[in-house]
Amino acid sequence: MKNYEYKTIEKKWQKHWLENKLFKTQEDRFRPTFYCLDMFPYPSASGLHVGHIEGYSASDIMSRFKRMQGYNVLHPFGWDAFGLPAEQFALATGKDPRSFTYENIKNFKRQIIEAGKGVDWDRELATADPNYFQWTQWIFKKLYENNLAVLKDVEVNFCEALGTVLANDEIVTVDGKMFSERGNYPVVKKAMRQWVLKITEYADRLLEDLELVDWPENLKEMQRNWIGKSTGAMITFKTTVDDYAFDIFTTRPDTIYGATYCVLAPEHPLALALASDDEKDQVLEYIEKTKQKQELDRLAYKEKTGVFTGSYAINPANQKRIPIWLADYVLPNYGTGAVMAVPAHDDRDFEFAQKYGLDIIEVIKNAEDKAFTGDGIHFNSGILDGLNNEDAKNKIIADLEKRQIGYSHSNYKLRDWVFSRQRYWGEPFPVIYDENGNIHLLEDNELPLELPVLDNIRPSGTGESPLANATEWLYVSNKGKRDTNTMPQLAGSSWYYIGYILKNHLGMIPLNSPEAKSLLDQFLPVDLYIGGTEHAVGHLLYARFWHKFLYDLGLVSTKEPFKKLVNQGMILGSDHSKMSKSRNNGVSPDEVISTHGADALRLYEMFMGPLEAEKPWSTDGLDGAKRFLDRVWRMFDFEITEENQESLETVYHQTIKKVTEDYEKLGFNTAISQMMIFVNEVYKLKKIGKKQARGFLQLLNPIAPHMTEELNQDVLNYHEELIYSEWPLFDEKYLVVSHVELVVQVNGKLRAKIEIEVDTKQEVIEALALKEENVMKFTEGLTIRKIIYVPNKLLNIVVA
Ligand code: ANZ
Repeated sequence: MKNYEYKTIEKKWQKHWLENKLFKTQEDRFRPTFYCLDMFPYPSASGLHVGHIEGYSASDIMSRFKRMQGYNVLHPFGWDAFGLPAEQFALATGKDPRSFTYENIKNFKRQIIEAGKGVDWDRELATADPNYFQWTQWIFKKLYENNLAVLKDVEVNFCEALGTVLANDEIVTVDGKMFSERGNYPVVKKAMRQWVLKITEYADRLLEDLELVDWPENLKEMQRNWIGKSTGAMITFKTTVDDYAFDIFTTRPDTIYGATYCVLAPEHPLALALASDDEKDQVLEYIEKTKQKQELDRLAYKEKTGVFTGSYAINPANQKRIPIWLADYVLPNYGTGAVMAVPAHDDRDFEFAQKYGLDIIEVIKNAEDKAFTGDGIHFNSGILDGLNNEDAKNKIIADLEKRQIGYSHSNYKLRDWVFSRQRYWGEPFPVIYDENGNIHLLEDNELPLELPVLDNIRPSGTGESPLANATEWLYVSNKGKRDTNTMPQLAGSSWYYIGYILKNHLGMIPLNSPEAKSLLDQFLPVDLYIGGTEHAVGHLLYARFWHKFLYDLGLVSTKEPFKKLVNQGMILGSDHSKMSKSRNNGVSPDEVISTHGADALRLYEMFMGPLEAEKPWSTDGLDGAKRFLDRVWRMFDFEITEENQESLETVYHQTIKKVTEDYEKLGFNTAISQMMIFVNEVYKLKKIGKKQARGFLQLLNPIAPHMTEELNQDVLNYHEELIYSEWPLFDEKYLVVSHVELVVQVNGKLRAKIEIEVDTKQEVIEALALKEENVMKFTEGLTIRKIIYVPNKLLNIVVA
């Protein structure tokens, strides 16, 4: 038999697959579909590392497995091609971000192909392709028409060094200070006119519909926390100053009789107006000081500060006059930016009241010397006396509603999506502002609005995009001026899973066409989405939002885009730390594919441990994977008989069953263990039946597609390739267990184990057990009081 020349073999099959487009999704309306999606990569200059290959292999294995089970599989791939690094590269080198990006894509694609991934490349897309982002722009138009995209002056996170606004999830906080995730530059708050997408209008649906999807519970929980729904009440407090009144949001209206003061955020519109003459200077000074603080600094556990306004509010429950303070622990952009403070039952209020000597009135019974935040019976509480929290909440809300000074209300932590970036390398907005500042959308037939080609990308310096310099592009005669901003990177990734369905070798099928609708109905939702946890709240929330919007437009028919989602665990460097450029511990797939082969790389990564677990890279493990493949190869040197080997049938059918069931739940490591057991059995016998050999190759094929195809063709001489062969089925009759090990106890203690035929009669077992030497030792001279028998498991002899 020839040697296992993995390099030649892998090249041969990859060429064959590409040339014949063997992973093309079928144009077949009747076959059940399986849409298996990867989180597409940002094509960086450094190429893929072996961590990427883990998820990309897992999805490939599932696609191949499902294809063999008869599904019409959609397994596409593409590129998240807009984004900052390309722009920074262009700035640093004076080169074009376009050619930089597409060169990187070429390299990534080569790596994906060399890893043996079976992709329908006719559907390949990049978010920076005009024929793709034409539809990103179209969706934006629809959002605008539906009043979900609006221009707003917003406090944004502005990064001077990058010259751009960043989203919360693009920022990291160290010691209460904000830095850009990319580049680690300082970030400050600044008010700017920005496009904002009103994702908050979808907050409830984004929350509720998490029930519909099969996602890891921790991921759902992260989304729930991010949306951060609080239910409570909105209550109006009158003041002693003129007609001034303000609303507060509280989750604990039941504690209202314990509200002994109110706090406004220093940014509250009434903050200065409520300041009495005596207090005005201190109030002004405090307001000024707050402006220099970051939101996260204010939230952090630091000593609370504040200032008395000199004015009072009226507690609407008991008409008591209570002082109004300003304090920066109340945030301007949450709730109403004002709270009723209940120091006896809220930690922050308690700390503040203690510091400033404010009244603390308990209204729920407890025995602690700090704020009691739990449930209990209310007292000191007028109409709420004797009630527990829930009942008291309902009663006070009903009362406030009757008096028209309050109502039940929910509040969300989720913020609207700031959607403008002061960058060049992104989707231009399909709008024109006329001389009066009115907004005009481009017509559909004017899309895509492409980016102007700039010789040299230079920041405008003013915080505006480099597009501010592209005057020819910017000014449209007789019409007005375009937007200098571009869309954020997460725009293009919000609907790319739809893009793949509409893409074919000719181009994109229009998203709003009947043809698109029928294809989308055929393939959505995505059956399996595999990717890292880093997208838990950014991408995965925005994509769900856009999907729901497209659902409302009637363009898609499912409420959710991704039915099942699996997070692959990170592959760490062999030093157990995250693979990164700076640590220089990244392993390139190119290296491994050249020294061990793609099949060994895939097998190793799937054998390292459960897909979801974090696992350190190990060269020994990789060698082990390669040795197993060598062993499989040499197994085909044994005699291959026309008839099946009867003595292999049990383990063969067990292997089919185990591998099938494990693949179904993405348990690749245990599936591989079972295949190893099978190979060991064949080595003992040194013979294998032809059908058994082929069945085994089919089972291993999704993981090691090249070598299995080679053996199938070259040694077994099958004409039919494995990729479209029918997945083997197991026969129950070989799986019936004939013997079991039965535990024999004396007075509940293990004394012997005996092998019996399944369903042996109890009398026979008793006789056998009592003849066991160790059982005799513990029963001798004693009387048998009782015998307890659990069929096929246990016999307990009770003696005294
Ligand atoms: C009275 C009260 C009594 C409160 C009590 C809590 C406990 P979550 O769950 O985060 O929504 N709050 C409201 N607006 C705020 C703002 N802009 N900045 C800081 N704090 C604010 O919390 C809502 C609670 O946080 C509200 O309920 C309010 O304090 C406070 F025993 O009102 B509570």
